[in-house]
Amino acid sequence: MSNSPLHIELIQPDDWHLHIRDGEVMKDVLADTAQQFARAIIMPNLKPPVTTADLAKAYRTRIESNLKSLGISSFTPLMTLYLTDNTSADEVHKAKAEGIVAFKLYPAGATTNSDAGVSDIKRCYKVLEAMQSVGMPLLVHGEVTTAQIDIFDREAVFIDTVLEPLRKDFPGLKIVFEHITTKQAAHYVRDAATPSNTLAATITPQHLLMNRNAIFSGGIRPHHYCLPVLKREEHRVALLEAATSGNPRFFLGTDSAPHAKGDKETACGCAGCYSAFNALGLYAEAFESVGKLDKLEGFASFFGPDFYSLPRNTKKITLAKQAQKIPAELPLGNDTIVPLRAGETIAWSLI
Ligand code: OTD
Ligand code: ZN
Ligand code: ZN
Repeated sequence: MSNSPLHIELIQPDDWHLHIRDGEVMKDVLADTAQQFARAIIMPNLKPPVTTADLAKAYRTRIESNLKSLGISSFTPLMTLYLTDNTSADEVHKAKAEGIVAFKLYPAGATTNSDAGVSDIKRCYKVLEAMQSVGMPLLVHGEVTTAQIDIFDREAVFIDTVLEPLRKDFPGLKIVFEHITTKQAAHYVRDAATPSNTLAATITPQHLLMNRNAIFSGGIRPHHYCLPVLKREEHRVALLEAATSGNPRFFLGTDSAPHAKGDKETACGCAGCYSAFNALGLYAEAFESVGKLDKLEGFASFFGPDFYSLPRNTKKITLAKQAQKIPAELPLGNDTIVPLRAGETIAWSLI
């Protein structure tokens, strides 16, 4: 990688955690993602969720037909299945045969469209055994959902009560701790004694750039509300240190989660930040803030495919220190969406 203050050339990145939805809006969000990324892990939390290999195949076909009508041939969706209490071990084998790359664990009620999620991980042990034996990764939304646990503690409690016991019972299972938000998660992943390539974490741009004050600065800021919710500054600092450390256990996953403007700016707004439009510029800003732009390529372009045993991309892209004004709104089907940093200027642009 060549590196100068004004340009960074890097192998094209992938997004290892992305929501593109379905129907009317999918085309708009796909177009934004494909501008920057070569591949993305497509999250299965549709309504109803993508719980079987057949549903994932049908979803992939809809994505491919949208890509075709957009004239995009340079983007590959990587499909996932939504784990439920009733998923069978057989589904793991079917999924493997169909090229589905992972299963997603949502504790029931943890985030948008997660009602069908897992009520008790013990119910999934047969499926997890099958996943471990065929090398199918488990992607986890790492928060407990028990009402008594404070929302800011849900990730740390998940580590102790779910993740650590799970890893003891399935030491060979490949696990990605998705969108980590705390110093406890960053240190847990960094320090885990684990066979190589069995534990990793994705980190979003919003959790690298903002702390929880951003949800309340000058008034309530619905576009900064996502799950897991932003945490204190000490956690942001720990995440930034992990992302920029060059440790291959940490890689890029935007968790870009589009919701129409009206569904965010309302009495009970949806969770999710929309970063697909400008994610790479945001990551560059975060890495530059600690003088670690030289570590961006590993995080964005190498460690993800290495973990998933996929080839690294070969095409190169260039990020330039060239100011870019982010629109106040973008089209989203028949609606609009407010991207992260809407109406502001960001320093880095793809050229
Ligand atoms: N978080 N919103 C959504 C998903 C994520 O937990 C996540 O992966 C969504 O809208 O699908 C959010 O805040
Ligand atoms: Zn999640
Ligand atoms: Zn997500």
